Amino acid sequence: IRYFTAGESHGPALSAIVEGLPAGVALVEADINDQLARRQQGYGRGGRMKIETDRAEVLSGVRFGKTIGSPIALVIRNRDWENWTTPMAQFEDHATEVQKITIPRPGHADLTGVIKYGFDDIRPVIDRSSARETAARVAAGSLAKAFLRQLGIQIGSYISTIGPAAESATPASLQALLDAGAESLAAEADKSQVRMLDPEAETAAIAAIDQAKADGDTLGGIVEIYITGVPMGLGSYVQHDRRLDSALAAAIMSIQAIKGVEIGPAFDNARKPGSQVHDELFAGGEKGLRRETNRAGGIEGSMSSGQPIHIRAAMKPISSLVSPLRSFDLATLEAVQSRFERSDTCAVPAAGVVAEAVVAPVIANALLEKIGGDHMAEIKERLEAYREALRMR
Ligand code: EPS
Repeated sequence: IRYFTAGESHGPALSAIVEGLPAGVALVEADINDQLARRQQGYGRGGRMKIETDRAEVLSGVRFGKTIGSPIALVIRNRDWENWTTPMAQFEDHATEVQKITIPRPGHADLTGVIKYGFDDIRPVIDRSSARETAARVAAGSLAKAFLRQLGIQIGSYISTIGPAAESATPASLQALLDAGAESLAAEADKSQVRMLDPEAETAAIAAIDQAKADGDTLGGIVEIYITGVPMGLGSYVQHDRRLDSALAAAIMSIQAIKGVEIGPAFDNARKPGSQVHDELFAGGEKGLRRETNRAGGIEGSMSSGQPIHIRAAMKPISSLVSPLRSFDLATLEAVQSRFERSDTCAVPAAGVVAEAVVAPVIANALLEKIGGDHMAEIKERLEAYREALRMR
């Protein structure tokens, strides 16, 4: 499965082409649009989310509620476009009417983007580097997510930390939610405005977001992603580009404002002796081959171990601040305060939904590499045979 997105934040639409999804994947519109709605939620979002109600139109590749194996084209229209037809016009030249943006925001793509592409106006950089692009990625990823769900593989996320609060302990409810499938975890997290499982952490996070908003500041946080039902043996240790952890990390790191990623509690493990880190192995009895802990985050030797895959991602605070930082004007080189471009105080809850979407094609590809197949019935049969072979061990 490969996909590309196109679209500017304030252009007419975002779009995606998803290629390689097998035939026969059952789809309803809600499979895509519910994910887009989840991405728009979260305490601390800005004004844009009040304007948009993201919905994807499916232009190709789906017939009578099933994929047909051909490329799927998706379009999400930007409602805000009607306010931007002049500054973002494709062909008429409004350059003399539209004020150029020449003050780069520290921490954003603005400065390097404008120099790299040779612009004298930051607008094109702002518009494509914007995290609004993640709407197209959520739409694309939702297709792979539906495919995996139909094979008993589920993806979910919750938020463990927002802002300066100390990291909360792993919630007691986590194991039961994972046993029910990672989408149960996501559904539980979705009940919270900040997608947190721990009510105390939620209260602290909301207070921290209110404070940041009052200060004209922004907050980052930590996203926990889980994937359940992944059979043992996806990915491989034999070549760098077949490593599952590497592909997952690359996908997560490709999300705007994500600056750190780990598989399981990797940074904590780095401070512990091996005897406290590695998951011991057991076989026999009713439970068969197993590990009784999952400190490796479901991946050993860059292959899925059969346990839930756990990925943690660190999101930096959004770099559009109401309270300005020091910057300079590209036109005059004069030192000035950075300008504010409408944004969110905190978008960590939405980043969890995006993270779920971007890992879906990675897992789907690793599965298809392992068992192959071009249509659902074939894939289901092969996966069941593989799972049965694993059970015999
Ligand atoms: C976003 C849409 C954007 C921003 C935000 C995320 O819309 P606008 O720029 O019109 O307000 O709110 O983008 C950024 C945080 C960023 O730095 O660009 C969205 O749809 O998620």
